[in-house]
Amino acid sequence: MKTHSDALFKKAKTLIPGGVNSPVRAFGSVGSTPFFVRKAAGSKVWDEDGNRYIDYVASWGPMILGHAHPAVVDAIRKAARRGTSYGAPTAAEVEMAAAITRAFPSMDLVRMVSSGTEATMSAIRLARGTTGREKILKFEGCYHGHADSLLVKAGSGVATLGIPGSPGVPKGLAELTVTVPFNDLAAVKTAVKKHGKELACVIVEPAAGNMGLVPPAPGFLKGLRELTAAAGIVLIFDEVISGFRLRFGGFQHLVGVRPDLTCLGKIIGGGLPVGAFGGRREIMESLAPAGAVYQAGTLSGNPLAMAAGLATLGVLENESDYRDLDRKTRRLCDGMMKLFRKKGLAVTLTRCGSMFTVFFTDGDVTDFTSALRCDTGLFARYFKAMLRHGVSLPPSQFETAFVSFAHSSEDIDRTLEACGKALASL
Ligand code: HOZ
Repeated sequence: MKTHSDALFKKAKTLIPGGVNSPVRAFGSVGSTPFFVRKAAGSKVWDEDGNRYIDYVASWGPMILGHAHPAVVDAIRKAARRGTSYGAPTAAEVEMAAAITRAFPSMDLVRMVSSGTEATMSAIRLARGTTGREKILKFEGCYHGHADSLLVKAGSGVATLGIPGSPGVPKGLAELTVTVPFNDLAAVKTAVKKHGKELACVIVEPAAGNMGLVPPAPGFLKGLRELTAAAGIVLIFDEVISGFRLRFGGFQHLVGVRPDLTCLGKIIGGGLPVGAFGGRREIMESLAPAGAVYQAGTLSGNPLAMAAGLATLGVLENESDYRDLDRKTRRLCDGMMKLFRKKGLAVTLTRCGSMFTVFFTDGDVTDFTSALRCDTGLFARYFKAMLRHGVSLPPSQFETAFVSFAHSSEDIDRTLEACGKALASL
């Protein structure tokens, strides 16, 4: 029963385009309507009708500690009492910059912004400003937020809605974005040969999380580093999803690659709106007011976001065992795969630490083309059946599910039970 959610959605559609403030939330691609959230705690969310779900959306990544973690709530409360925004520098921003640069040795300097979109958009401007080049290279199915240059062959909601680009993006700007398949180093080589002197940057999600989860092939990221370094191209890692997700630091440490610039968001804001970009000193010092490349923001380094982010990073650094999170997620994924096999379903499951995607296809998923081969109709039926049994997954085949430190062993057992029942009903 979701009477209240349905009524709210009906009203929302009269006031908000499509009834939601971010497209994937509308549940359109799974042929359903969304539940409206009343509250969340730990690993659970409750909707306006009182239904409880084990949550694997995790606000699309930020809630690695689970919802309403006491340390985070307390930090926000304390910060709010001192004022919610000043438009002037604070000690917390310095503390945040120190925490990030300590965790990411590739970042000498870092600038805070208010969203992941702002981070990637600004990093690209900086790459263009410092190289004097205009073209950028991105990978098909990667999503870096909704800035004009980046909505070309993008993942996430763009893939979910099946739109190749977006009206409103000037043709001239889209033409400056070169796209090649993810994990295809030979295609990058060819593109660099063709556009090398015009390419300002290569931007990549080191573990692609917006066409479903697609891990990098061995050597892919190292290869990118070599190609870009040789051609004077700025390498940008978009770690908005992967930053602090698999370890205290970035995916870049796991693969031993040092990008020129890194973009962060999600986890570093502890559930409040935040983003950051940073990297090599000589590039970052081109940013105003140190340099001439302009970028600014009224709510940048907002005291509530800094407080929530610092509290989250504090718990992650001092009290969290990422190996345990990894084990927990592995148990969930292994258990699900057993159930899919028993049901005779062709499924490919990808996983990096606590992120995973169940692709309804029998082939490997290594890029956007193979991700698009999935049976999205079957995914929709599976998604709805899981929801009926109290498990909330991302409502699109082209997104990543997240396990948090708050998920208990009992949550994992319950989720596997729900999966068994959901599959029986398909
Ligand atoms: N772009 C986000 C998923 N990759 C969705 C954000 C949201 O709807 O909250």
